[in-house]
Amino acid sequence: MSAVAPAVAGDVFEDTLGTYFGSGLDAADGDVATLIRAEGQRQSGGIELIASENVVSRAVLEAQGSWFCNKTVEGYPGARYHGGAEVADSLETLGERRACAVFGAGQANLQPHSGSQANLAVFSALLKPGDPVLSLDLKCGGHLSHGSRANISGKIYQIHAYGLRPDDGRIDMDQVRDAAREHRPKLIVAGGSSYPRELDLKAFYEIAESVDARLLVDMAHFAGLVAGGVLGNPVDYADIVTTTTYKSLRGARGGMILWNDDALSRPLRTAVFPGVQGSPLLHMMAAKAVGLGEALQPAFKDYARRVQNNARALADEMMAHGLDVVTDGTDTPLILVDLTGLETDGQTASDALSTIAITCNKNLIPDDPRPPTTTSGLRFGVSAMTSRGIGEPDIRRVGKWIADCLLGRIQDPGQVRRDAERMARGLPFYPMS
Ligand code: DSN
Repeated sequence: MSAVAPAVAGDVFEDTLGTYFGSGLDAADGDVATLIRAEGQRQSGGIELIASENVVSRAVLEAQGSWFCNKTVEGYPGARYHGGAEVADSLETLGERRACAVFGAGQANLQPHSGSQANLAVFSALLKPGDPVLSLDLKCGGHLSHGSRANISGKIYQIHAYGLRPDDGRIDMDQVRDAAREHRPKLIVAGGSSYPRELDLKAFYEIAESVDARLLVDMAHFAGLVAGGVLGNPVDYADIVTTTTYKSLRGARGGMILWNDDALSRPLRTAVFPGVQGSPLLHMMAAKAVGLGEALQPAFKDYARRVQNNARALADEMMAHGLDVVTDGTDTPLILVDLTGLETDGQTASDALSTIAITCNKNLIPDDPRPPTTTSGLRFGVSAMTSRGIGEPDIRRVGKWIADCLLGRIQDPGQVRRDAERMARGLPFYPMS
């Protein structure tokens, strides 16, 4: 009896193998290929100012689409649950080594699929259900995964929030200190998704020390500026640092955890796997390693400096033309505009800017009277346009277009849109053939 199953009448599987391994996307799936091309046209033809976006190198793109996407592993290098992991082990070790070199950390974990997964892993490694946590209020620029009631972190742990000083919109460190003394948190979280200023890392460290709390800094939005030496390094102050890898850090989409204390290694690693995740995405791990390799190059320092200069120039220009910028500026890649003095809201304003080829996102401002679905603010970020090479004169032109649009001063939106598109198309992008 043959061990090979007889061919089923009409079975064309073998005939398709050549196409399966040989055809590119255009030939194999025109529908998706068309959409990818359309997205490329959209990205290259507009002014992209979403703070959580960037434009990765072609090398990062290539690694994301590599054969590593076929491989399943669980566990960590040298201790896997699946065979054939020796190359994956080398990849993960290389990525970890680069992450440690970029940020001066003793240990790194590149497995988190996102920043939120990284934060959940840290919470579950350090805390028991019901333990007290102190973090920046979502309404003041915090992040969902730092204890919002809408997120699992806010359902499992006892969350206390700190906020901002009313006079200048900066984090109120007195409030952080008082709340830490009152609630005795096990974990203090610094960082967020729409706080534009550099954190007072030393003050956070001292407060955490004084109440015997662990300090977690989520540097997702400004990790690229830390890597480039433009902002202070949270790894020098915090027990644990989390970040996404795709915002200002300009790598693959995903998350990462950094720490120094070896005693944290086992709880953190097991919290990621098997705690909150299964198999890591090895193709994304490959792309994270490529991005971190780029962050070690001297050019990355110039990129980081340009991001901060562009962000400051954009904020200055918006203010000079009549917009209310929260905290009167920024130290990071992001800018938050308060629309409460205008006859508009975040959704309407974002829609208006998209008509002149400028993309940003509606965002809550401190003590926003409107809900998150509408908001009274807009958040902007300059990482993506900086990666495409935009300079200060052009980012200033963009700032004036934004102010003119939001203040109803544009006579001919069609002309501004054409100017914005011409500016965007004039900047480098991937070959689009
Ligand atoms: N945290 C979200 C943001 O800041 O836009 C997604 O990265």
